[in-house]
Amino acid sequence: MASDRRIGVLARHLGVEMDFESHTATAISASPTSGFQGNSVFSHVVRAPEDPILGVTVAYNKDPSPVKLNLGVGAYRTDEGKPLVLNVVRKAEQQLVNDRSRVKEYLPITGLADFNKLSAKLIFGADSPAIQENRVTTVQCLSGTGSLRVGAEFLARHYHQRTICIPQPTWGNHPKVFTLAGLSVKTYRYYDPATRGLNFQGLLEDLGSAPSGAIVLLHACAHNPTGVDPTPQQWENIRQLIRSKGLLPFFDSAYQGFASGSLDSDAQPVRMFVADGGELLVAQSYAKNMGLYGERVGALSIVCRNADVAGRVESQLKLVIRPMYSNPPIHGASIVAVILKDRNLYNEWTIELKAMADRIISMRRQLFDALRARGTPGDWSHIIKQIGMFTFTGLNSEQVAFMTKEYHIYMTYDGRISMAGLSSKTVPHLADAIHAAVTRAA
Ligand code: KET
Repeated sequence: MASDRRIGVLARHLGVEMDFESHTATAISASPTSGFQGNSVFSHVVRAPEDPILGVTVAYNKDPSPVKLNLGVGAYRTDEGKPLVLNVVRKAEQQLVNDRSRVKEYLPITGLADFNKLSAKLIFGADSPAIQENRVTTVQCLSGTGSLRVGAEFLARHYHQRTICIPQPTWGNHPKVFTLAGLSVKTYRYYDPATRGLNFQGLLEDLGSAPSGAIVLLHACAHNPTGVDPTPQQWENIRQLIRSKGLLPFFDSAYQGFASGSLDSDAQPVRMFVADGGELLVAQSYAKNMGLYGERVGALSIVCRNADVAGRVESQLKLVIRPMYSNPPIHGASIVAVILKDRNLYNEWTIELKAMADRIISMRRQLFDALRARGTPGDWSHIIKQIGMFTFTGLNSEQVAFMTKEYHIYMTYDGRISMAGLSSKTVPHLADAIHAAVTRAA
C-alpha cells in the first residue's frame, strides 16, 4: 500500500524498522552511518561575547543582590524603578481592542500608511514644504535599528558612495548595522574627553576631508553615549559644510522629545537640513519617546529632490524590505497612529513625554548634588550639562568593574550611565559607588 510505503520511508528516516504485518515498530540498532552519531555539524561554532549594551542586562539579571541597579540599557524607569507604559498608550490600545472592525491582515510592504504620514509630520513639522511637495518617502520599519538597516541597505545598493562617517564615539550598534549592510565605516572626531564637550574643530576638519559624497551619520538630538549636542549655531556650520561638500546626511532620531522635553525643539537640526532643499535620510524610533521598546515601531524617511525621485526610491525600498521581513507588524504602528491623529491624545502624550524628560533632568541634579555633598574629587558639572538619557561620566572600565563588583551597579564599560534607570532612592547608592571608585583609583 502507498501509505505503508510512506510510513516506511519516514520510519527509516527516524531509524525505526516497521513490521507492516503487525504495524509495530522496533528500533534499529545505532549504525555509524545513520547521521545522528558523532559530532554536531556546528561543533566548530565559538561562543560569541554578549552585546556590550544588552549584555549588561543579562549580567544584571543573574545577580541575586537586593541592592543591584541596572543603569546599562537606555530604558525609562519610574521613580519607583519600574518600567512605564504611558497612559496614552493604554488608552490607544483600549481603543484598538474595542474596535471590532480591526483585522489582522498583512500590512503593505511599506507599513501602515497613516503611521507613515504622521511620522513624517512629527519629525519634519506639520507645515513642512518637503511633505507638501510629495518629495518625502516614509516606510514603517522595525524601530530605530530596523530603519537604520533598511536605509543603509538602500544606500549600499543605490548610492554612489559607500563610505559612511559616524561620530567617535557613537551608539555601539551603528558600525555593525552599517558594515553588515555593505557600507564602509569611517569615524569623525566628535567628543573631546579633556573638555567633556564637542570637539567642534575636529568634527569640521574630519567632515571637511571626508571622501566626496560620503554619507554622514548624525544624532538628531541627545547624542548617545556622550549627551553632547552641537549648539544651533554649530548645527548651522555643520549643515553648510555638509551641503558645500555634497555629503549626504543620515539622521538617527531615537530620542525626539527626550532632550528638551519638546518634540519640535528636538527636531530642529533635521528641519534645518530639510529647509535648504537638499536630500537626506532620517531613522525614527518610538521606543523611548512613546515607551514602545518591545513593539519595535519606527520609520525611515528619505527626503528627495522631487516627487518623481521619491516615488522611484520608495519602489526600491520595497525591494529591500520584502526579502528581509516581508512587511512590518501592525500593532505598535496602530498605537502610534491613534495617538498622533487625535489632538487630545497627542497633547496628553507631550505632557507625559515632558514628565519623563524632566525626571531625567532632576536625576542629573540629584546625582550632581550627591557627589558634591560627598566631596568627590573632580569636576562633575558635565552631569548637569549633558543632554538626554545618558551621562557619559568619564569613569574608566576598571572603575566600572569595581562599581559592579562592590556595589552591584551595572553600566556599560565606557562609563555611560542611563539616567532614566536612576531614582531618588538609588542616587545615594550610586554616588557612594562613584565616590569609592574615584577615590580608590586616585
Ligand atoms: N539609535 C540610537 C542612537 C540608540 O541609542 C538606539 C537604542 C537606537 C538607535 C535603536 O533603538 P530601537 O530600539 O531599535 O528603536 N539605544 C539603546 C538600546 C539599545 O542599545 O538597543 C541604548 O543605547 O541603550
